[in-house]
Amino acid sequence: MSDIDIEAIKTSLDSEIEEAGTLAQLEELRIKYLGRKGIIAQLTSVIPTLPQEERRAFGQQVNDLKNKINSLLQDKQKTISSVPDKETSGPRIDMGMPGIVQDLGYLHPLTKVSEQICAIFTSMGFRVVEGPEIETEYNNFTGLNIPLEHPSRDAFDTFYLKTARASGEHLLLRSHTSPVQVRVMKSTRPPLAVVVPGRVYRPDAVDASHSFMFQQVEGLVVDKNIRFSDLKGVLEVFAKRVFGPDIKMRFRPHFFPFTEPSAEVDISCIICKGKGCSVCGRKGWLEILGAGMVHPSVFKAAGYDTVKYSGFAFGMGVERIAMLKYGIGDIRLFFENDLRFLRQF
Ligand code: 2U9
Repeated sequence: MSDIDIEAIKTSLDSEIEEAGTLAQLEELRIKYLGRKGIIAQLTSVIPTLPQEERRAFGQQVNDLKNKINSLLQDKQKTISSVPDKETSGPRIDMGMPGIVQDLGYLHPLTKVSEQICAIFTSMGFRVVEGPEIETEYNNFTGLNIPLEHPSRDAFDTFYLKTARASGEHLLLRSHTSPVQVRVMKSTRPPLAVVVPGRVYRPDAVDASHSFMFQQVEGLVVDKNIRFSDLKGVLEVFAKRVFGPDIKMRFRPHFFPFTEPSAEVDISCIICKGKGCSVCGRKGWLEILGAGMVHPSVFKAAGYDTVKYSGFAFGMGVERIAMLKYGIGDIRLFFENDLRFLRQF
């Protein structure tokens, strides 16, 4: 047998075909193997020089190799022709380019604080209830013992809608979430304990501590034998969970039309611990909410028996709680949608 290694030629051929990526490279291979002076021609020219008994077998091997080359070239030509030219067709894709990073969504700090407040009350047995932001004058004022001559009923102190109900009753943007408790009382019998989160509207000029729209969480408890001490106990648990176990509370007498007696509730200043600083205006105390025992006129309007039942109510501004909790000095930051601010919570 000749010392020409046909198997080595096949192996080299396989890898060369594999590597060829263009029709021009394929043509070069065709010439190298099948051309006039190519490998097959050289092998064929060797045959007559071999001993007689080897010629037939060697000739057969050369022929097989030639067939293999032809079929490999044909197959590869089909493959290359079916791949679109990157330069001229289809979208250009740079696999090395960094992907588009999707920002993960997160809750607005006011939503978080409102949910935290509600969670504290639900842990004490309260139910969360929500209601519409467009309300009737009855639910927002009359049913809450707010008289006709009260300044907040003035058209300049409330956002009234131009359209009224078919009955002629005025519609308005609620100025507190209390109308939801009126709705709850109209549809449910005591005992009840609800907290009501939501947006409210007052035509206040915007400054560092006022906004024409803000959020409240209000609460209402009605049952037999509900006392002022129950109100104090519930609010103390609430304040300590939000501001820490060491804060002190005080109740200052106040007036609200819908509660009697009424109080404004302070906590000891979280900055100076009661000594007096610029945050608490040197008073040592920070007002966090208002509260009181539900006024009998409110119960009467709802059809509740004022002898059998008593209850307490409270209300707070979510922005104020969030500003105190996080040391935020300007309410407008909540509404400007500046992600550098909003991302911090
Ligand atoms: C019903 C009966 C009574 C809700 C109450 C307050 C006291 C209160 C303010 C706190 C800061 C509003 O956001 S704020 O400006 N609210 O002081 N709210 S008692 O009393 C009710 C509510 C519903 C049926």
